[in-house]
Amino acid sequence: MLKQNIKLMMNTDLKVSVDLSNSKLSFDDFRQIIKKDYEFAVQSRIVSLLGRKEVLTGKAKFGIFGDGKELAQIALAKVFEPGDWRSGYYRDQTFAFVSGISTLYNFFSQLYANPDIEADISSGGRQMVAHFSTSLLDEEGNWKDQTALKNSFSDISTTGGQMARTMGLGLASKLYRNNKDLSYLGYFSKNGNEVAFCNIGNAATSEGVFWEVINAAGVHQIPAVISIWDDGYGISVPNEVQTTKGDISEVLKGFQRDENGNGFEIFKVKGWDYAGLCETYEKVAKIAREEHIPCIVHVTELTQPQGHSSSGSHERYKTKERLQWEVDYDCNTKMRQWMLDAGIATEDELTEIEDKAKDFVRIEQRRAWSDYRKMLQSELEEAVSLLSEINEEVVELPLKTLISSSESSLKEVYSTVRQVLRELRFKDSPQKQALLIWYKEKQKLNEDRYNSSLYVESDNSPLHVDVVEAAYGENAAIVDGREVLNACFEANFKKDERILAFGEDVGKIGDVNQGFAGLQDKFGDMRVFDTGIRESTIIGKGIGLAVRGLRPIAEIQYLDYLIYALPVLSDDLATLGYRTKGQQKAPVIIRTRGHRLEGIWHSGSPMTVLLGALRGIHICVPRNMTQAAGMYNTLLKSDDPALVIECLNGYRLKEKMPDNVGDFTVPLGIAEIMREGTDVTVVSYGSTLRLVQEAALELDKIGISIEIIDIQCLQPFDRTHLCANSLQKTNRLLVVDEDVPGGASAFILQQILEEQKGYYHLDSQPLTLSAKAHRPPYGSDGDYFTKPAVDDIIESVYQIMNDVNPQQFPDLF
Ligand SMILES: Cc1ncc(C[n+]2csc(CCOP(=O)(O)OP(=O)(O)O)c2C)c(N)n1
Repeated sequence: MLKQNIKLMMNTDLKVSVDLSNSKLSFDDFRQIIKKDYEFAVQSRIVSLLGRKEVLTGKAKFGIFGDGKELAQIALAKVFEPGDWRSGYYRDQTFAFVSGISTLYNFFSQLYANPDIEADISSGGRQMVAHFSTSLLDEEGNWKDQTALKNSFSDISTTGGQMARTMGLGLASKLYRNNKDLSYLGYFSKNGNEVAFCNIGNAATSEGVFWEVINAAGVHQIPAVISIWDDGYGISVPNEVQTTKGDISEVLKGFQRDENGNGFEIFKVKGWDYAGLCETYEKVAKIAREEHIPCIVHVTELTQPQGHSSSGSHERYKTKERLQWEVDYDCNTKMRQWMLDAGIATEDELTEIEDKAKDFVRIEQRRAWSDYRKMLQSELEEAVSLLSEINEEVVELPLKTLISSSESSLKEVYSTVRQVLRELRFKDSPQKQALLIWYKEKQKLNEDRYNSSLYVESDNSPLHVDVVEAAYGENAAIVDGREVLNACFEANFKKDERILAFGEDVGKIGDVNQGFAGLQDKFGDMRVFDTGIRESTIIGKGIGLAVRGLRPIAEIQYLDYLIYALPVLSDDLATLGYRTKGQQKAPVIIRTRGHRLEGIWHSGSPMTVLLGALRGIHICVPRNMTQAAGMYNTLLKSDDPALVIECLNGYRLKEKMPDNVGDFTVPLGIAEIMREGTDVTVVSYGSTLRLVQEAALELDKIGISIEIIDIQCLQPFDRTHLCANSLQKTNRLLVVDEDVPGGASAFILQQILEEQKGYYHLDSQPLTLSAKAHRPPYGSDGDYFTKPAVDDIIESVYQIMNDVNPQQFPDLF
């Protein structure tokens, strides 16, 4: 038994050669390594047990832990090298501790939601426990040397949410190995040796994105190792309901690599078999790293000793037999027994390890709690001291309540202060002023704690890019709009090896509207390439590549199809800066085209969906291709992710070719007056802008002068308040777009009336003119009766003037 097990271990990555006589490690060293691993396993288990207690006793809100999955993660951590990437989920605590991407102290700090980024290094108190992330940026917001770090992409809670970006993380290695022009980017890769390790639960493999990415990873043959932690359930729903044949690796068999072709290496290993796990991961990492073959490791027979999370208990849905099986096959118990049977450790030695682990976890948990409390306590004491100075009756009760609450939260502290300030609204005193000053100061601190980093805040923000006007020669060529874009992309591709573009029909034909036409021939298929029809993966590819130092332009063929990638955009990309408190960034440019094709499909203007879902991503809506080119130039010089929606009917419209097509910039969030006027301000963007311009000519004839504003971006919105300034002159407002009623036009109204205080300049009711609530039927007539037409715009403006002066502008109908 001993011999057999040791033999097994010899083949693992325990850095012991097969023949011990030639090894630098003695048998005793070897035993020490295994004992250390057992210590990791025990420590992590105690963290889970204690973590749950902390939630149940009210010190934390919610807990989700990695108990039952310790050994597999220890084995995985052994092959996780500097430069590698983890894209995992909330069960990975053991892996996080062993690989060093987190510590017990960090873990408990996140459990308590400590907003100090030094304590919860993953999210500064913004994410639930067990959502791991490493810092990729220095103080100035520039990339650190990723090859020297063990990198963890910031976790998200949605099942399968880690899949899409894994594609980009792995593809980056492929590109770094095969595109020698990238070799100067030494901070991101060493010859593409980095593996993307993706961890996912068995039930989460039921998500569509899992299958999309598995397929794409096989097509591209990326160095990814996808581990499936299989504990038989997704909360209460068993594998039989989740997966065909109840067995994920069984149904994945079609992806198995054969001698002739591409595909995956698929492994199945039991989660309590320490030796087997070590051996498997050593093999797998080598295949992925050296050969760039994607691998799947299906780790079966895992358990979940405390159930899914701190909310609820697994006794509700697991049978007695299953519960007993989970006790018998608990991976830590199994390892313990194996160590005893193989003579690796004695009972006493194991007990000592367990006692030591218990003490260590306790110390780290107490340290995390104490630091968290200290932070709260100091603010509580400051507030109490200032409140005590105020000699007013109304302060007495709130102050007493605050003092008597033994463990106040920030909420209690600030709520008390605000209540007192309300009570003292008619009073003034130096003491009240002192409290007020303190409160305002702390507001800044709390904003930093809880509201910062939605967008890049460093010098790398697109809002800091210098404005360079487009320059035109005397004989500037008049070309199709798409040629301006094409020239812009070409100029940028020439300048910057990091830029690459991909999407459906982007490679060979240079996209369906030919913005990239000819660029694959010029720059090769590692920089301009086709993808399959898989929008989530296209965006995921963009995210992973961007975070590994490249500058991807991920194309979604039409705006409507962006919805197919919405979870990836909304959950992963849009929140990345915020959920890491600015420690990770993914400057992806998403290029798409929309508005104005006639029909229920491809007519896309779901702007309000995007506005709601994509805070954290800039939304650019250029009116023509020159403006679009200028925005691309701005974005390529900066670090925020952005969506650029080109006007589908603008590619063949004529525009002048700028001399500096790859250099001029259009600043984000700067609106433009397209036409000056005096009676009504008409605010619009994208394709409807041209219709408004047409309407202006007839309105002129009627005697109504409109001022037209192109907002150019929905996010950020009109940073210089051009709209409200225009209202100072016209006092009347019409917003025109082709989203649904109450969609983006409502957002625009909120921005102008509330944010810019345009309300105070109004003399008439502001109006919005949008498309109808339904989608446009196919054909020009359907479009005419559904989306705002020139006639509708004229009549909306007229209606405003009719309200003002019915004599001069009598009813039309
Ligand atoms: C998109 C999405 N749907 C549903 C959930 C709710 N949910 C959280 S965990 C979970 C079960 C996941 O099971 P599995 O993938 O096997 O991982 P485990 O938690 O067992 O490790 C579910 C349904 C979610 N977080 N995200």
